[in-house]
Amino acid sequence: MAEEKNQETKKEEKYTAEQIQVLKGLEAVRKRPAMYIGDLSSRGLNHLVYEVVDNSIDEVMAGHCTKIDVTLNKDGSVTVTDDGRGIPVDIHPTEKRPALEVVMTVLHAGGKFDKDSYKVSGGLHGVGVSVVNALSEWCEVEVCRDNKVYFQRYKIGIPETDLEVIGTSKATGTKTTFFPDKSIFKTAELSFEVLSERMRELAFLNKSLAINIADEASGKKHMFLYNGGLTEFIDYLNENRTPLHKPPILVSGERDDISVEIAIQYNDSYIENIFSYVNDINTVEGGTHLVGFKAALTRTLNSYAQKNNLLKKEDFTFTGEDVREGLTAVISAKVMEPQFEGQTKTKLGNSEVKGVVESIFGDKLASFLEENPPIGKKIIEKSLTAARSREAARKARELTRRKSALDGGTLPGKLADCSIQDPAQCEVFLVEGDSAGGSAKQGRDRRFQAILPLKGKILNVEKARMDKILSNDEIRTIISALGTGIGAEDFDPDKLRYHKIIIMTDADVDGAHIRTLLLTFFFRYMRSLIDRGHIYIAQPPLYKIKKGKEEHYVYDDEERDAVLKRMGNNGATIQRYKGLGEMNPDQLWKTTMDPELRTNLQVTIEEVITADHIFSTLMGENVEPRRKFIEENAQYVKNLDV
Ligand code: 0RA
Repeated sequence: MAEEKNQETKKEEKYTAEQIQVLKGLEAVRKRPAMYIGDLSSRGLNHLVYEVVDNSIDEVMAGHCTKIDVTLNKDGSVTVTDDGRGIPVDIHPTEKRPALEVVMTVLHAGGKFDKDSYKVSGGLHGVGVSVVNALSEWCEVEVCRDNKVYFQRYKIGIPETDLEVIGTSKATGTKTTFFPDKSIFKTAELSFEVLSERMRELAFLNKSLAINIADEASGKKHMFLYNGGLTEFIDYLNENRTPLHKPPILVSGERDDISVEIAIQYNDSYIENIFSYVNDINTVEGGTHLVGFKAALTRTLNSYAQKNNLLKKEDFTFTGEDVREGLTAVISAKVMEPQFEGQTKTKLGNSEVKGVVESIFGDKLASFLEENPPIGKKIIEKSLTAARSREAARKARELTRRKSALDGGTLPGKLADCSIQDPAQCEVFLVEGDSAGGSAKQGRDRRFQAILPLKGKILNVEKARMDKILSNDEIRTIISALGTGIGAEDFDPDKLRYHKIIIMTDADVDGAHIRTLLLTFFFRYMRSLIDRGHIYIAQPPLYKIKKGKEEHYVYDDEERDAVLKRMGNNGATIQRYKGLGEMNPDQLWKTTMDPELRTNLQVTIEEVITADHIFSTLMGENVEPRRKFIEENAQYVKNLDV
């Protein structure tokens, strides 16, 4: 690092003011990389790839690109190739350097110099490819245009060569190869699986765009190409569910420079599964496009039902929840200058979008229903059944609410609460079984650790409706203890009483099952707790190895073998912990609960679609896809057993 600094200072002397600005920009990125790409874990590393791909996607949206190839090379570099027009190479009027070099080295330069030809633009952080360049040991760009092949190479964001012509070509396009800087990303690894899922998502969202992704080291590859676009997206999401009508309903339109495409399909489950996007960015926190969609759906189905006398009582109206039960939907809006808000900057703020989505979707859905009465009838029937159980659910929910501390009621009797009141400092362990619960209560630090023992099976929320979920004792207890409430109207993550919710189950098949059931519950009904990083999985040790006075707790077989080897095998005794209950309170504290010593796993969702697929496969009705999934993912499921 010291050496690099020297070099930079020497160079600065002959640099123009603009170029000094550039170096300062790149330096800022290298000093605080997390500010630009989120974090320095695998997630951040994956983001570098997304950032480069997003540039090609902009070219797709502009109508000039049909194919994107992503290759994870054996040496650890990544290549992204597209068949767009190629990044312009002419001399930039104010920067006096080739446009390509400006794009690659100036923060936020992106497509700015060519705004007219760009309607919309993706890119979550919108930081541009220069950030990728700055965080790469080296980076090479090849551009084909004007029958020439241009090339430039950079080192930690700084041009190593001038832009050169290295050949001729009739094709057009851009090829970027970058080698992430190991001094910044340390141990982080790119995830082929996570990247693949994002590429699949982009292929669904950009009908007829071919995206190929390959991992040279493992030989794995995927080719994504969906001529059906959102319709195929819905087919994929509902793969493990039973649709009430086929094909999905597809609606699209454009007004005031806002374009909207929406696909919906009802299935026989009770789950509301809506994915919303703005400029291909998954708006996890929703926003105005989602609000417009929901409003139109509720209004349109109510008036359709009324007009066609499908309701028994005249004055009855569906709520939003009624008409969204068993609904799978994808909403994709393209907006010129999106305003992203919210904790994770994934909530669309542009107020004008609501009305546009509402009127386009409302009008077109109404026409569709008029033209397809059998489907209309099925949807209304589904909503009616939902409405009937809504009443039961409301009663169950009120019972939960009355029992919850925040409404002046009492906390569940089984909960051993902590003494500190500040949620940010507190954690709650959801513990499998009364005996482990007892040990945890004795072993904990009662100032900030609360214990909630869970007995008996948690309900599979994938197969149950809200009223049944809320009549389940274990689930009710959890909701009361957490303090958040539940359901569209009641749930409020800001009321969470503990900022760490730690799932602590036995390291056996039953424990894994309970963990999956709990995760399914959080995923379906308290998703934002996962998004905000509140959910953890405790890691109890698998073995205790003892020899004389020496004692070791080890967490997997590999570690066990290493410790045994170090100790010399003879005389060592190995105790395998089958359940948490086999540990005394002190052991449980030392190995699993003490924040200084434990290693909790934080639950994150890199790809909501994959998570949805996993839960719907593992917990859903259909046996065949589950069998197939478990067979294909034996590794992942080995201790999941469902
Ligand atoms: C601005 C203008 C033009 C192309 C691009 C940007 C462009 C950028 C990227 C980034 C990755 N792949 C890309 N492909 C194209 C074209 C201007 C013109 O040819 O008239």
